[in-house]
Amino acid sequence: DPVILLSSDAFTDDERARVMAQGPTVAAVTPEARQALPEAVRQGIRAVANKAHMPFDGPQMDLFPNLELIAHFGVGYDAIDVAAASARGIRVTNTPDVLNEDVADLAVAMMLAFSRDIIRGDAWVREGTWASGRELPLNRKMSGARAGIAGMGRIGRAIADRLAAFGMEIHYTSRSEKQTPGWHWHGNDVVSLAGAVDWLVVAVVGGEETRGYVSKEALAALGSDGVVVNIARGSCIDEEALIAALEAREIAGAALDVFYNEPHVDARLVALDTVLLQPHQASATVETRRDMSVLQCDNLAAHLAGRALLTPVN
Ligand code: 8YV
Repeated sequence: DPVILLSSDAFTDDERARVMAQGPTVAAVTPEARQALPEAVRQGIRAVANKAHMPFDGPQMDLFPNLELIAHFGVGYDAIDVAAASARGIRVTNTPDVLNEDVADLAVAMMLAFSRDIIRGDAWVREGTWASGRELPLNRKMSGARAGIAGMGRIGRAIADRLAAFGMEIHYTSRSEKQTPGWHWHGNDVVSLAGAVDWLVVAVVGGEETRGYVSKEALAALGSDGVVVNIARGSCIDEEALIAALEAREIAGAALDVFYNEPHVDARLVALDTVLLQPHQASATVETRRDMSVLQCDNLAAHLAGRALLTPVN
């Protein structure tokens, strides 16, 4: 009888197979499908393997009276109501650290692509514009500029280390000051941070506590030469304020891997040539997605064997 519920249709075949290797598994990827499972099946479920942004809330948990663990694929667990889980004695795990490098790499790649006009440069060659004798318009230097990291957690730190290697001045917000001589701490004041930098890179956690963290005021403080980079969650920026600031040229641009209503991106963002868009792919390398899957399954295996969880959230 199944003990694991596969709750998302976002798993690849390999990832699903790895979950299924941890114990008898049943898939029910919508609330309706979970509701429709026979009661005996629901009672047997001890663990959920969750992925992507499939919401898993208290009422969903209540469908499984013997649920002990929600093992999430992803570092960000804003889709899971952790307070509801804790209140029911349900443990939650995520997949931190294994994706830090890839997420930081994509943030820097987007910054370089934006500043050096790499997407247009490629088209310039392919479409024969260069061969016809026209030079690509001059673009913008990134090395040596001022970078603001909103949220100096593990991913923020990986980004800052890379940007420091570009000779950039590093500013950041975080709950506490870090042991990083020469870097400038702005407390938790994102407006102060934005006012001090050319690039504002968003790396805070998602969820309610950071909804609209990059506010209209922060965007105004960033100013007309400022660029916003987001590899965190769409919810961390006030997207309406961002669109308004971009349309009014109050900021220079945005490089975005995450959005409010993924995978549907606001048409006003798509229409702007000052925006670089990516399809929420910061952790999406073969290597890292395998490591995330293994970590999710190691948590499942540890729990089902009565061992300590590797990366507990609550
Ligand atoms: C997603 C992410 O997990 O880890 C996170 O928080 O946002 C991503 O890595 C990815 O979309 C797979 O679900």
